[in-house]
Amino acid sequence: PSLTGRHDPLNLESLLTEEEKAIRDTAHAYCQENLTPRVLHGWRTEEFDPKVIPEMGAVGLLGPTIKGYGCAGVSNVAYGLVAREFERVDSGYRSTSSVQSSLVMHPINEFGSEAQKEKFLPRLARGEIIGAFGLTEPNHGSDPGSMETTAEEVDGGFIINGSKTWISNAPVADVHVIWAKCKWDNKIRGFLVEKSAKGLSAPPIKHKISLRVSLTGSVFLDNVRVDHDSLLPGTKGLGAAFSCLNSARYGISWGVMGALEDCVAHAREYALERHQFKRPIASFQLIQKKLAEAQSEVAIGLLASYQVGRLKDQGLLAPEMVSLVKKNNCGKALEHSRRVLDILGGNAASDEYHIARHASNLQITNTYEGTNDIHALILGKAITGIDAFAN
Ligand code: TGC
Ligand code: FAD
Repeated sequence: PSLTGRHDPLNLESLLTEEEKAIRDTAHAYCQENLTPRVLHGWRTEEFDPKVIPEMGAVGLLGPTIKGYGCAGVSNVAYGLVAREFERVDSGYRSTSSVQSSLVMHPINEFGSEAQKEKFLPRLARGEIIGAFGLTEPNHGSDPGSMETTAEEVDGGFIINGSKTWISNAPVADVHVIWAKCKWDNKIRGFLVEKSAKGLSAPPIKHKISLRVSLTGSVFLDNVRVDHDSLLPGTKGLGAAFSCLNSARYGISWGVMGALEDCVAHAREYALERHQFKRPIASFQLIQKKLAEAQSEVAIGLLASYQVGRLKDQGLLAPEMVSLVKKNNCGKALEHSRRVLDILGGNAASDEYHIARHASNLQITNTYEGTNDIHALILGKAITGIDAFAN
């Protein structure tokens, strides 16, 4: 669908630079020509297509905000526009890319040594290698500060023990950013653990009913020995991990709006073609209300994310702003994708109409990177000054 006119009621287009529009158009063309034709096969078979990552790299869409190391060095707004295009096709494609860009390349760029940057960033940017980010554990999701994975310093390096679960990209990852509690000072730090490390395994989690085109796995670390230079030297405390989440959550806030836009486009087309009571169902007021409300949430959500992106580019970001757009846009995308799904009637049960697939994905985008309720509590703390998490 066209990105302007009725699809852009508040004229977001007028706020974008020429460079941002060009990147958005490149991403749109890549996604529509290369990902849309594959999405149903990927959804039905749960087969991850490993060619997707190098393709994304070839068009400059991986780690695009990083300056140097073969990355495009574009604005955070451009990054958001790219996420929106991936997720217009499927949240799983956005997930695959945002883990690579925000959760793997970002921490290496932000907290890594020069040697780590040179070793990993250019290859991650080209999509020659794939990364994963291991924070969540079987017993600690919303509360990663209580993690059980440990790192112990030994002669020549560290020994890491523990397990991670629900880790995107993990089964095919060449490098894992593993967060572990360090035994010497009880602080959480990030480690770059390569696939070849003895004692590391990353089996897939199969039979998901959400995000079926992206791969998810567990990561088991059984006395994994890594060298000293695998430690991300700038990490000390959970703040470093949250800095990655700030970037990924911001991208998700744009992405889910792309998914909802696609739901509106399919529901509108269906409503215009489908006749009941001798009229197109699009002529019924209740149908129009569903479309109008969903479309309004897209327009408002995109502008909110745009503003957060501009503030991020100016160095004026507060993490609560990210919680606001992550929570709001994910919640609205989930709610309104389900509402416009009604427009399909019985065809809501068919994957060929796409909306049900988006709605299934949006359940988890509303959950990962901090659940909707966790972001409410982050905002509640900012409003009241009272930390609902503190013991
Ligand atoms: P708390 O004591 O509040 O904070 C610990 C330290 O971190 C600092 N901090 C932040 N720094 C930067 N940005 C942020 N957003 C930050 N939030 C907190 C904080 O200042 C403190 O620093 P210091 O120096 O004092 O130590 O932390 P807490 O343990 O009480 O936890 C608070 C809570 C619940 C909000 C937090 O843990 C949380 O956000 N939980 C949600 C967990 C989560 O989002 N997990 C995501 C896993 S990754 C994922 O889902 C990838 S899916 C990707 C995909 O496929 O697309
Ligand atoms: P829990 O923390 O057990 O939460 C269960 C429920 O309790 C939720 O409704 C929650 O809101 C509520 N709750 C918890 N604490 C509170 C509280 N204090 N007050 C009120 N309610 C509360 N993680 C990674 O590290 N890397 C990845 O790449 C990654 N990818 C993922 C991909 C997929 C497909 C999925 C499903 C998950 C992924 N995750 C990843 C994990 C994700 O971040 C967690 O699932 C999420 O943070 C929630 O943790 P949990 O599942 O343990 O739920």
